[in-house]
Amino acid sequence: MVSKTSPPQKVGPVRGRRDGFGKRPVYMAKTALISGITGQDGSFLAELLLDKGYDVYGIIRRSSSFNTDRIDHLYQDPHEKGTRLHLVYGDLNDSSSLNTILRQIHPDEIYNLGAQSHVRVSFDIPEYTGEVTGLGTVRLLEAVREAGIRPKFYQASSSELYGKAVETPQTETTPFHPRSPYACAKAYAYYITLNYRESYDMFACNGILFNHESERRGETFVSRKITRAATRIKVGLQEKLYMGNLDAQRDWGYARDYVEAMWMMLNTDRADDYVIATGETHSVREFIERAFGYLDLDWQEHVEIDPKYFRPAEVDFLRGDASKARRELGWEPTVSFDRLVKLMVDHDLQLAKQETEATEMQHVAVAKARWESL
Ligand code: NAP
Ligand code: G4F
Repeated sequence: MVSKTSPPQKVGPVRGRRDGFGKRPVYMAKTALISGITGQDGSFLAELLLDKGYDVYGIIRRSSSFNTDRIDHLYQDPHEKGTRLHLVYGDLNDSSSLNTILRQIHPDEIYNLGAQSHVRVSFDIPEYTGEVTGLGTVRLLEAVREAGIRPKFYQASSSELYGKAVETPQTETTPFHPRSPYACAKAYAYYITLNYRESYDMFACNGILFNHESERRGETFVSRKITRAATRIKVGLQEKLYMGNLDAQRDWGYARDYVEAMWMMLNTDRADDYVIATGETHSVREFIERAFGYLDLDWQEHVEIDPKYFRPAEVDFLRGDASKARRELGWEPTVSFDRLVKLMVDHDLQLAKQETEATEMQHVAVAKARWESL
C-alpha cells in the first residue's frame, strides 16, 4: 500500500527509527503523516513540510472522482527515486486502515486535519460528523498506542468550541459552549487529545484555530462563496448571490499563516494548547462589501437572503487572543483582512475569466456543430 522511499535529498533533524522493513539509515528526514491532506489546510501544510525537508505521507479516501486538486502541483511519481510525498488510502472511520498505516510509516509527527468540517452540514449529518470529526481522533490516537510509537500529535481544534462565547477575546482558558454537532464533535476531539497527553504523556497539542481562508478554501464556506460569486457576477456568469446570516462576525486569517503555527506547536519543547487568531473581527456583511467594492460592484444589487443558509443555532461573534502563541512560539499573522479578501478575489477573478473563455469556446463549438449538421 505504502511506497517506501530512498533517503530524501534534504535532511531534517537527525534521528534513528525502525520501520516495517527493518532499520532505516540513522541520518534521515523527519516523517510526517497528515490526515486531511486533500483539504485546504492539508495542502498548505504538505507544501510547508516538503519545503522543510520532511517525508510527507497523506491519508486519502477512496473517491469515485479525483479529489486531489489542491495537491496535484505537489505530485511526485512514486516510481522515481527520492519521492517525498506519498498518498495512502485510509479513513478516519476505519481503525484497521489507521493501524496499518501507523505500523508501516512510524511518523515523527502526525497532523490530524481530517474532518467533516462544515458547520451547517453537521446539522444534516450529525452522527456521521461525530464519527469522523470526534471519534476519528481517538481512532488515530489509539492506532498510535497500538503501533507502540511516540510521534508528536497535532489536533485541529476550532474556535467553534467557544460557540456562545462567554468572554471576548477568547483565549486558551475561555470555557467552551459548542453550538453545532460539528463543535460538539470537536469538543470530544479536543478533550481526548488532552486526555492522551495527560494519561500517556504523549506530545499531543490542540491548535484552537479561528477561521482561516484562502484561494483554496472550499467553495461552500462563506468567504469563498462570496469571492467566487462576486467575480462570476463581475464577468457576467451569474447575477445573484444567496446568503444566510450577514450579521455573524468572525476573526478571519490566512490559511498559510495558520499551518505554520501547527508546525511550530509540534516543534517546541513542551506540548500545549494554543489559540491561533488575528485578534480582529469582521462581519459577513463587511466581507461582502469589501469583495464587491474591490470589483466596483454594488453588493446590494446582487445579494439576497435565503433562509436555508441560516443555522439552527448560530455562533454570533468570535475574536481570538493569540498572545500565548506569539509569546511562546513566536507566531504572528502576516495577512490583513483587506489583503485576504483581495488575494481571494484576484484569484477567483482569474478563474471566472477562464470559465468565460471556456464557455465561449463551448458556444463556438456548439454553434459550429449546428452548422455542420445542416
Ligand atoms: P477541509 O478543506 O474541509 O478538509 C477536510 C479534509 O478532511 C479533507 O482532506 C477531507 O478529505 C478529509 N476528510 C473528511 N472526512 C474524512 C474521513 N472520514 N477520513 C479521512 N479524511 C477525511 O478543512 P480545512 O479547512 O482544511 O480544515 C482542516 C481541519 O481544521 C479540519 O479538521 C477543520 O475542522 C479544522 N479547522 C478548520 C478551520 C478553518 O477555518 N479552515 C478552523 C479551525 C479548525 P476529502 O477531500 O476526501 O473530502
Ligand atoms: O464560512 P462558514 O461556513 O464557517 P464557520 O461556520 O465559521 O466554520 C468554519 O470555521 C470554523 C472555525 O471557527 C471551523 F472550525 C470550521 O471547520 C469551518 O472551517 O460560516 C461563517 C459564518 C457563519 O456564521 C454563517 O452562518 O458565515 C455565516 N453565513 C452567512 N451566509 C454563511 C452563509 N455561511 C455559509 N457557509 N454560507 C452562507 O451562505
